[in-house]
Amino acid sequence: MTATLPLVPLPRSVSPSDGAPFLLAARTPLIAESDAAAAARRILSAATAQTLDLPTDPLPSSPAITLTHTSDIGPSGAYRLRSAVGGLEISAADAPGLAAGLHTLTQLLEPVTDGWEVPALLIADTPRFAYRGLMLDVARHFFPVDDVCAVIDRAASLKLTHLHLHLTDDQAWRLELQAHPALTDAASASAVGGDPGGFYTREDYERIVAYAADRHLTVVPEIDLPGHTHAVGLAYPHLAADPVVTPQLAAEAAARGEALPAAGTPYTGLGVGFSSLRLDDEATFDFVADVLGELARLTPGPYLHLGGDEAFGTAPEEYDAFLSRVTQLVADLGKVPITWHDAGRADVAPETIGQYWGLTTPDSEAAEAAQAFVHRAGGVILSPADAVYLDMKYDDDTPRGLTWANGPTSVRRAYEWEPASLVDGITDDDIVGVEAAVWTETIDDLVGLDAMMFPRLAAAAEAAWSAPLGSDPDRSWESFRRRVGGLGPLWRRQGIAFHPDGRIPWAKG
Ligand code: TNX
Repeated sequence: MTATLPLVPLPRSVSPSDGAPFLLAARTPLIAESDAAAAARRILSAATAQTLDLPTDPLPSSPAITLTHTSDIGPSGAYRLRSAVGGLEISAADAPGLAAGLHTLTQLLEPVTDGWEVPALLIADTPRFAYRGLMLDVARHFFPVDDVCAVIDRAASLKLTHLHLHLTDDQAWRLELQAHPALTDAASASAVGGDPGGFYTREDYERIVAYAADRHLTVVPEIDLPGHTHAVGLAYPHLAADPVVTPQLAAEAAARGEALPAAGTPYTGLGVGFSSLRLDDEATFDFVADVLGELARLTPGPYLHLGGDEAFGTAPEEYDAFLSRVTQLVADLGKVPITWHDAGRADVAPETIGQYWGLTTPDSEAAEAAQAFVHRAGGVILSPADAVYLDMKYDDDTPRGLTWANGPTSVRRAYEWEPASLVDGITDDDIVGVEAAVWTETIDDLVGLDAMMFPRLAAAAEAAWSAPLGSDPDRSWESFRRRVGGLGPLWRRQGIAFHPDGRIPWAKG
């Protein structure tokens, strides 16, 4: 039964009932507290591409939508939804749970002449992992605040909880800081391919954080250190080491017809791993402490991401000492540090969370680095690159995208992996969550983001929310492709320019 309803991520339990469907119309009464009522009007209006009044009426004479708080449902995000001809009720212990139930409701809507039908059923649903993330790279290409807000809406609709913003890289520095305006003055105008740049003012950043919070998402800002820092050298030449141009980097740049990185010149190519801050100079540590201090004050969420990936231009002992010191600094600021798994080999602060970006079949180095976070206290966020790096091409014909993560990533490959079977010894208790990542070397607008994210972000959301792969007949590729295909009409109404993948039976409408 579930397989015929377009529900993604797959709920824990769906029990159809025999009765007639509930009818949602613009004037359906709503019984809810004011915040929940506002969320319901916003979510359901977006999903129907129609302004729904849903007047609040404590004693309605016609079938109503009721949103109620109950304490017997947990954890955060869990909800129950009961639909019958006489009324539709969503109950949850918290606002994220009510919102999750409302997003499920959007997936059940079937257009009819006088409104939208919802089949009679009972859903009891609860998330598997508390951290369900999406990373957006705003450094390689810049995305205006409105696009970031659109991405937040998309993430919220799949019940994600965290938006990780990759704010800095070799190509640019995108966040204005009061103590260091030189960073955005000197290093925000560029982007990959010489495309236009941009940056977020502190007010822009606060707007993004607030917009996300309204939709129950926490922003996780990343300042990538000590590599991926060529842009810092445009503002502060004395803090940046000279680019390390390996024969491989030079050959790849030549093959793409790109200029090599040069100190003091904006970098617009696709190369990685050539830059480093100067770690033999205390001035670098003062700078990093300043930047992270200001970022911590700007960020209400508990996490700061420090990058730590691909620092091939940094001597290993210096890298280890830097990561150890800077993760401790973040902990002292009262935040939980997150790093890419590369930092697992360093003696990082014990609560540091490692973000695994190796393949679904890990090599021993990546596996050991990830396991190190579990042996300390932090645990891991899983972002296997050949499954949830949404900047990979779907197939050889995809116009945008890269292929380094084991070739193109089909929707099926994005779907068919199981978090607890990824890295030896890392099981549910060690997994903080799952995060999809969209790097933007080849993506420069919202239409491009949509095409690369959808439908694969839905597969990542299911890995993060639903029970383990194979634990239920519907937690399978065959069921997923039918369920996700049924979301085509909803996504079109929501203005999502999804990739019409040929292996998915897309519903008309
Ligand atoms: C690897 S994953 C990177 C990024 C690139 C991405 C492109 C990781 C931690 N680093 O710098 O943008 O691949 O797919």
